[in-house]
Amino acid sequence: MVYFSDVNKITFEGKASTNPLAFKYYNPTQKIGDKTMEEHLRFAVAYWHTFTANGTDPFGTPTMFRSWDRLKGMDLAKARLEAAFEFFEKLDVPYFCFHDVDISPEGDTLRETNKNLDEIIGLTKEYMKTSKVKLLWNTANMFSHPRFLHGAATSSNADVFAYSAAKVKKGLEVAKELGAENYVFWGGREGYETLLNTDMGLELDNLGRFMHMAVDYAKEIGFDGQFLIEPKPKEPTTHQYDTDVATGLAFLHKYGLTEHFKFNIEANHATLAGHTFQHELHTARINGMLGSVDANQGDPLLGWDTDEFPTDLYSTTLAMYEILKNGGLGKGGLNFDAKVRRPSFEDADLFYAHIAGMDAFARGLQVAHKLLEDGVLENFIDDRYSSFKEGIGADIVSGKADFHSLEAYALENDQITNKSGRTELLKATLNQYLIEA
Ligand code: XLS
Ligand code: NI
Ligand code: NI
Repeated sequence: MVYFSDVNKITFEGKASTNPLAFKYYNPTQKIGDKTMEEHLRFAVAYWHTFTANGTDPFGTPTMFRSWDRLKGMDLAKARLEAAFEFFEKLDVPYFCFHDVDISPEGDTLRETNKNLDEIIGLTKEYMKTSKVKLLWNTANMFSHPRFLHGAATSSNADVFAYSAAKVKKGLEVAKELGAENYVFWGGREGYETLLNTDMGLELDNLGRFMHMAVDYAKEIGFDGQFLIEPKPKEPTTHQYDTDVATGLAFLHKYGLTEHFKFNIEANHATLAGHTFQHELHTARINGMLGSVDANQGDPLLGWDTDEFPTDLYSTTLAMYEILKNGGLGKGGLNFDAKVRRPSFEDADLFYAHIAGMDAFARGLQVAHKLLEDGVLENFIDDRYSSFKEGIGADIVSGKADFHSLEAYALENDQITNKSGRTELLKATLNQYLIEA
């Protein structure tokens, strides 16, 4: 059956196009440097926001009624899957992502849940045979069901730890079966509300144990996808353990897990943590830990994860700048962990939203590439730190200097001259590139 009969395959028409169902900047085959746009951007559609969400919010009931929603249970899951593959093909995206419960309904028992999942994964595999779309990552939803009310791997209840292990075990089998390039761990309720009832030390040790078991099992079954931790500072818990990249890194170091993981960085999670998106990407990059991206944006006026489609060109440009500096995303990609607003309830909005996000990142890629090609920021930064290239600066960097030699130097050179940081000039230059590059 056809679900989006009003929409044909979306193609690139260029920036002069007024067709809302066309790309203005995203031209998958266009080369930027040594790779095509499609290879650089590696876009993915998030199954949960696009096919499962229905516009419910804490104050209101669903606003979105898709044609597949008239069905129930496994019939619904199958129709949704068919619609999803039609959507992927019409949008011409190379990847998708899902949680186990987005794609297949939970049964009354874990056995039944797994049986449902097996059937849907079998069908997914069939669709993937004739479609170009691949699985960027899958994950286990360990936050929606009431059993996870105290967390999953950090629950105070050992039975929940065991149940969570069973879910991730199955998730890794699914990842292997579908050839997923990554497997994501977002700590949905891995955190706490109050220390009055929490043994944080034990919870974090358990999380470390859990991650080691996951690494071991992936090895055992020969799943060679990349493991990703997705940091977030709060929501649903008050204090999420994987607060931001720096906190996640400390966790991975403490539990000896750095070589097995990278980070999946979400723009809106960065802003919730009081960082910019670029800060999180940059922190991951300089530590060799930039794995993948959940491409969305928040609303600076709201303090929660609004998961809007990314349209802010400053943010997409600086994100692509970090990604290019990283030499690309490797096995990662740009997953639209983003939902259409509640009043954007028509099917067509799903296409408009993805086109908006894909064009915003494509334009960001063009501008970032040009900035790097011209060395605008690079040259400035290089010059700003030039004092570390010779003399006393070179001694500091090489390890030759100590407090004695530095004191002797400072006593002779205490009339210090600094150079301007040129923030405003650099911002104006960035604007010039955004407008003209
Ligand atoms: C929620 C997270 C979630 C993860 C996958 O805030 O972004 O959607 O990406 O579990
Ligand atoms: Ni996310
Ligand atoms: Ni999120």
